[in-house]
Amino acid sequence: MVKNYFVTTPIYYVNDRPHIGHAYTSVACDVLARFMRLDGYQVKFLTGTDEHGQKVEKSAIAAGLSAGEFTTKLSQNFRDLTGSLALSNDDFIRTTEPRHIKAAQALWQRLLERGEIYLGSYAGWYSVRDESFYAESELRADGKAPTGADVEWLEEPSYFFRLSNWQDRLLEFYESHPDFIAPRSGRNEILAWVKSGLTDLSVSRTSFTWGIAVPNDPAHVVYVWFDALINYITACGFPDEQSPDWQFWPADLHMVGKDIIRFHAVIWPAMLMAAGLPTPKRVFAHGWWTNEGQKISKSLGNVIDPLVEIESYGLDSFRYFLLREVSFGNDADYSKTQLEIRINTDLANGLGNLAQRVLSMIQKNCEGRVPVAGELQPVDQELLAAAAGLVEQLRPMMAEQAFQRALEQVWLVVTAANRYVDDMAPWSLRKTDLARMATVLFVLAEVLRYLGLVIQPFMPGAGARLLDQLTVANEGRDFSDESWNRVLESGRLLPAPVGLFPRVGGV
Ligand code: ME8
Repeated sequence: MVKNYFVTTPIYYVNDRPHIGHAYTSVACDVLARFMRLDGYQVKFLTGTDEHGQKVEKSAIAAGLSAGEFTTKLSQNFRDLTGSLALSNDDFIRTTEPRHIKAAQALWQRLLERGEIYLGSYAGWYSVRDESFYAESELRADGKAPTGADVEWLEEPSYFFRLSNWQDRLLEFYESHPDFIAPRSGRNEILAWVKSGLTDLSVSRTSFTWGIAVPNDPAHVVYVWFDALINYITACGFPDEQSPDWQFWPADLHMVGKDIIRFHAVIWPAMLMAAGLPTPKRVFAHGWWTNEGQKISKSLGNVIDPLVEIESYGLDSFRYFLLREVSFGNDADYSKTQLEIRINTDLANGLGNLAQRVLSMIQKNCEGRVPVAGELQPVDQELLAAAAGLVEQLRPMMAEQAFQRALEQVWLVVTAANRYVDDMAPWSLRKTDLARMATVLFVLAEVLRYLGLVIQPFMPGAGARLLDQLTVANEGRDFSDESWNRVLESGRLLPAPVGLFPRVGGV
């Protein structure tokens, strides 16, 4: 039976240009999507853009464009990330698409019929930058939102979602699904927030028009967050539960930044429970990037453009750094020095050097052919076993989104293999024992094959190049036992080696 896996990024606001934060979330999801595909799952990987609401409307006006033209133009910047970051997303959703408007209105209607939405009036604080309502008690002493954003006073007729009704059921749900929110800090934040008491949520606005019309009451548009969250089921064919895509719901993982965890771990499951629909299996709220220790912001002018970084360092190295640098879930600092050290130490001197040494020795001393192995010694078996065990070790780590640990595990093998080269000294064996040299180089070629397979999700380019150099067939590159255990054929002619990772910078 085919197993499904559905992973999503947040849908990004179109008014911003894609920056390192967006790249981070999307790359993390891509690594999971690729890993699960190689591991035999039928994967759906969704990303897209959030295009309604006052913030986008204001940006469109400032740009002198209609909201429709503005969103179409800017959404393309996010769509282009697929190519520039090598994302393997299966769908790209825009909330202005007819399929989404239909789904959002259908869910609204269902909640209205179930008595979960009612008409009232809202009087309170709102931040356009955050597209969030704030209680008086949440504001800072200087009157701003806790995020530092300006707030304005709103008084308007509004529909409400009975969020308060779901407080106890949410708490029971978190209790019975301890892995629903990760990491632990995120879970604790949510538990405390829900326990402190939920109030009904204003879910429509009348003071502007750039949004999805409320069914049968076109003076209202749907609150942008209420609209946006629904994208995840739109992409599964909602409201058509017979759609072939509906098999992917509920999502296995909503990956988000810690800024928007409440929407995903509280409001969204409450909306789904209220509609009688299954809730997602997990929400992971990752940490925040700073730039050389400073908060990243447009006003400070220190926004990191992923395209510039990729141009300087290469895509594989950039992706590697994002996921290797900190434990996923913690905040991270984008420091050029750290980045260059990582690239040179782990990639150029670590894996790159290993591949280069092994493949050029095979080229020079084995007529460029996969060598014939003689009897294996315990030291050979030990290294081979460590490499062969990698995929099995990585599975539970990937299930917990422990990317850093997964990469550390892979690099234990890289380090062990480099040490093995030094210890076995095949260049000396060349003069004393050609058969043993061939065995050592065969073991190393096999280790490279395992490494090439397992790095593919993280560094698709380097993974493919390494496997190409070993002439591993395309159908032998997944994580099925058949491919994983398909030992290199002795005697096979290998192409001339090419470098995997260039050294960078002055460190
Ligand atoms: O919130 N570090 O969209 P958004 C790490 N449209 N991640 C960061 C980051 C940083 N410095 N800055 C941004 C929205 N991110 C809504 C989502 S979903 C139904 C609607 C990432 O464009 C992180 O994933 O403001 C964060 O959650 C997301 O970008 C916010 O993107």
